[in-house]
Amino acid sequence: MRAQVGIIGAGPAGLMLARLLHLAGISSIIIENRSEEYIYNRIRAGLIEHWAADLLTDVGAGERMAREGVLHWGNNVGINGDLHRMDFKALVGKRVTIYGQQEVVKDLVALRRADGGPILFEVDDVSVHDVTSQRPQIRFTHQGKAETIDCDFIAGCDGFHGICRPSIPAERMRVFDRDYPFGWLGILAESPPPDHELIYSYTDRGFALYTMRSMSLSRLYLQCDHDEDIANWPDDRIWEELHRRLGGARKLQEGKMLQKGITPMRSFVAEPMQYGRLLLAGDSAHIVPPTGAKGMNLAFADVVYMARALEAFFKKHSSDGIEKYTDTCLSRVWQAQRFSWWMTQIMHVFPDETAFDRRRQLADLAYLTHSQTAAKSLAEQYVGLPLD
Ligand code: RFL
Ligand code: PHB
Repeated sequence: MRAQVGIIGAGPAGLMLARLLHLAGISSIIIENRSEEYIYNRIRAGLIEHWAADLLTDVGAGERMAREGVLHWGNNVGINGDLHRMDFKALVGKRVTIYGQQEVVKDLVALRRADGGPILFEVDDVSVHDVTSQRPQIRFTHQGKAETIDCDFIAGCDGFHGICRPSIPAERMRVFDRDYPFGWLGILAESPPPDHELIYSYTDRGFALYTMRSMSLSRLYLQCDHDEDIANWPDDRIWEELHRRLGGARKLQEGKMLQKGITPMRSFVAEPMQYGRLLLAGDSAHIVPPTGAKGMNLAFADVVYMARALEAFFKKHSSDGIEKYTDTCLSRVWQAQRFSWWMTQIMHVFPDETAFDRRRQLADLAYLTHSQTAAKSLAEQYVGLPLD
């Protein structure tokens, strides 16, 4: 097999990259180790930044999102049950879109098929070779047969547990990371969300987030121990805790739980994001805790920069964009890292925190909810910094 770009991973990064390359007239092959059904049912992100929703529309993947997605021009910060609305429209004139990541993935796969571009699911034993040469290769097995993709570049869009990042020699790589002493227990429930916008709720019992997929489908998260066993959380305990952390300001209706799971919280950045002809994008290079809702949006930003760099390479024979790829991506990534860390540390109860830390968090939250300047700073980052 031969393509200009071999793309490993059919998540938001790999699929968006394939579409951008197609629009630029650059050929690609996508390989994915999971099944098509699996990636359509993997419930993850739900919040799309202003510019990223515009990007989906501009590349032709926004039709269903325009019908089924919900625009949010604000959100709510709860402080022990007191809700304060952040009015993004008044503060920064922008919104976010609530639309599930797996729906984005379905729309992008449909577009890939309409483009006639190859996408192979359920591949195994993926490895990358000769990435410092001009003819890198991807080897894998598909339907029991050994296959090779000869390409000019390899896009490592294979997520945090993929094989691309570990293929870069350890001595060339620097890792920056932080683990948090808690996780999020997330559920999807057939119940109307307690408010038409999101509620980020700080409480003495721990953090909770009330988000949604539609006005009849809630996505609800509770801060829990980092090594929590889901077996300790029967449905009624989850509902009781969700009621308590919402306080009295809104009513939460219970409904059938369709899914529940625990997500660890981690901040992680790998540097560089380029090694020879191997370029990393999205979760394969960086992870943010979900508090700031930045992961999928960062994956889209990386591949916009990658597609620009590859277009300049193939059309203008310029390697500038490739050489600057790491720096271009990481300046945005570090902004998102800082924001996600800040949101995480003001909103959660830390097991080793002191009374001083608690008062400091409350002061931070009071400043945020009473100062226009502080609210504007949050809004600007939450809706997403514009792409350069
Ligand atoms: P993905 O989505 O992990 O896709 C990587 C793909 O590569 C495949 N793969 C391989 N394929 C071939 N060969 C191999 N050896 C392979 N190894 C892996 C995988 O099967 C997969 O299909 O990475 P990508 O594309 O970089 O996208 C990143 C996003 O998925 C992620 O950042 C977000 O989900 C994070 N996130 C959120 N992001 C937002 O922007 N807004 C949110 O509201 C938001 N909420 C969340 C989140 C993540 C969460 N969890 C579960 C981690 C909420 C949660 C709870
Ligand atoms: C979600 O809808 O799943 C979601 C929204 C905002 C976040 C995290 C997750 O900060």
